Amino acid sequence: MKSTATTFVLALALVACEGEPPKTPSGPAAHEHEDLTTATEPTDPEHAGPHGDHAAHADDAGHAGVDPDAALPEAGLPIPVVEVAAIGTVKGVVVTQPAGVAANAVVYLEDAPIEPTAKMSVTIDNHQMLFSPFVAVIPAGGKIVFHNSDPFPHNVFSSDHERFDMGAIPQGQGRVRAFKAPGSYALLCNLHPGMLGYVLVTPSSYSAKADGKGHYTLRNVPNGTYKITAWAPRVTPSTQSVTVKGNDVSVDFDLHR
Ligand SMILES: [Cu+2]
Repeated sequence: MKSTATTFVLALALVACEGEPPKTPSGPAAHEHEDLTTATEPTDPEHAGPHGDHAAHADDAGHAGVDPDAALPEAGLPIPVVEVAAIGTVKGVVVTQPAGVAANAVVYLEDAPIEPTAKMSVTIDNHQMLFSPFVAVIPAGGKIVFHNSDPFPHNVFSSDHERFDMGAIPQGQGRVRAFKAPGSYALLCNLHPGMLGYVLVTPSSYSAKADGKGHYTLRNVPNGTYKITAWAPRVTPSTQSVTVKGNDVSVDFDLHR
């Protein structure tokens, strides 16, 4: 019953399409199918014929009630058209005092979302007595895998915020920790006092590490006004406001202790 009704409506639609004189090659076909989902749009005179026909069929199917389980929206109501959000790029340079730490700066948006596509897990390797990468960035709720590639144990602990201690991590093994709250964590090893690394937990997934000269680029930022923060080791973070309107915006930072 269901399939018969559906087939019937489809057949009507096909008949209507076939009945149309092919005014222009290929273009109108695609256009007409789009129109099916936006039946309430004002009719374009050139496409008045097909537009009207399709809208009428959609109404018939809805009002007849032949298919109560159908995923079709209620007939007659305008279907919201979701437009692709316009995006822009935010870039600039982070200058620091002392100058050296600018190469490890991170710039991020405070009040943007954590996108579903964001990378929520980063591995920090203990290799040759160093934390690698020196600065790891994850969005809040993300995880860090602390791995040890050296042929002897390392420890990882931090006295910041949610302070933690991963214990001794043997060669070739890893320990995982989730970070709920945004903030920066200095990483230390109680077996090797010279070791230092950082985890920066950001409130959004819009973050960018600066290059060796402090230049950063945040791509694909949805239009809007945001708080934007620059962070770097051992200097005071700085926050500004930025508005993106589908364009490139430049925001520079000057960080010091
Ligand atoms: Cu160590």
